[in-house]
Amino acid sequence: MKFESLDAKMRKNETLFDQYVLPENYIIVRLDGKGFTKLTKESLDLEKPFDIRFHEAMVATTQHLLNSGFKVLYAYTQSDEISLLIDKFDNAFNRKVRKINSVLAGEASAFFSMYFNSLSVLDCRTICVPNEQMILDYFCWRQEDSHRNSLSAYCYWTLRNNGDTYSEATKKVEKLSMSAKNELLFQYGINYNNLPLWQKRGVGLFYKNVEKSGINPTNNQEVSFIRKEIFLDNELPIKESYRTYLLQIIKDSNLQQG
Ligand SMILES: Nc1nc2c(ncn2[C@@H]2O[C@H](COP(=O)(O)OP(=O)(O)OP(=O)(O)O)[C@@H](O)[C@H]2O)c(=O)[nH]1
Ligand SMILES: [Mg+2]
Repeated sequence: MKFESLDAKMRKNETLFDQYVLPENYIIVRLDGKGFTKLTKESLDLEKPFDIRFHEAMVATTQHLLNSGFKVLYAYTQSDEISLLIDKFDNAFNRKVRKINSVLAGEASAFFSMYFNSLSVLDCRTICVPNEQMILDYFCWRQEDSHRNSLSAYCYWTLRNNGDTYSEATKKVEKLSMSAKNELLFQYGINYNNLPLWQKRGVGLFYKNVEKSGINPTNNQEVSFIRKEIFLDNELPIKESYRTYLLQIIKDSNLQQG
């Protein structure tokens, strides 16, 4: 077979399953650490249930993704996951799903591995989001997941640290309601309300216009200018206030685009 016809045949096979995110739909991607339960326990030997070094590595990875060629309007990280909201007019890789997933998973895995000097893999999925209400629902869902998991993790590790085996602690925590979990922690002297917000709500990152000033070297005059900087929010609001907060970020990004 001639190279040209072989090339055409092979390329057709390669692209047969290609999918694209529809134009003018927002894109949300979620990256998640693969087997991080084992990694955090064995290779990295971290504090349980939360370790600030791990959290800082996730934040640094998220910052790296904000500079990876996509127009990210808002990023959110909790536990071993990162969500990115990508602008509905972003046309990186022609919105091809396999490129979005593989490039972002590659960027995040490489960055995180180098940060901890330990081979680490994050996967990536792409979610097509047709309207703003669904964006708000999505991020409230991930934040509620963060809250539930952190409460359960605190209960689990409190029981483990007080003599329960893996299965005893797991069974006990499974049966408890949210308020009973709070009560259990209280009995062991932990007030869940007083724990750091990043452990309960996750954190948000987005670009903000910041006014800066400097000296113009040509005439020695002071000048002010606007620069985009990544802002890290460690005190995210919750529920309805979080929806309003997110909507404002989306509106601001539309205004900046003009
Ligand atoms: N010790 C410790 N573990 C953490 C921390 N943050 C997240 N983890 C762990 O990371 C894991 C994240 O959960 P999952 O994503 O469901 O578990 P996984 O093992 O990564 O499984 P897959 O994502 O399905 O591959 C949990 O076991 C958490 O306990 C931390 O700050 N300290
Ligand atoms: Mg994981």
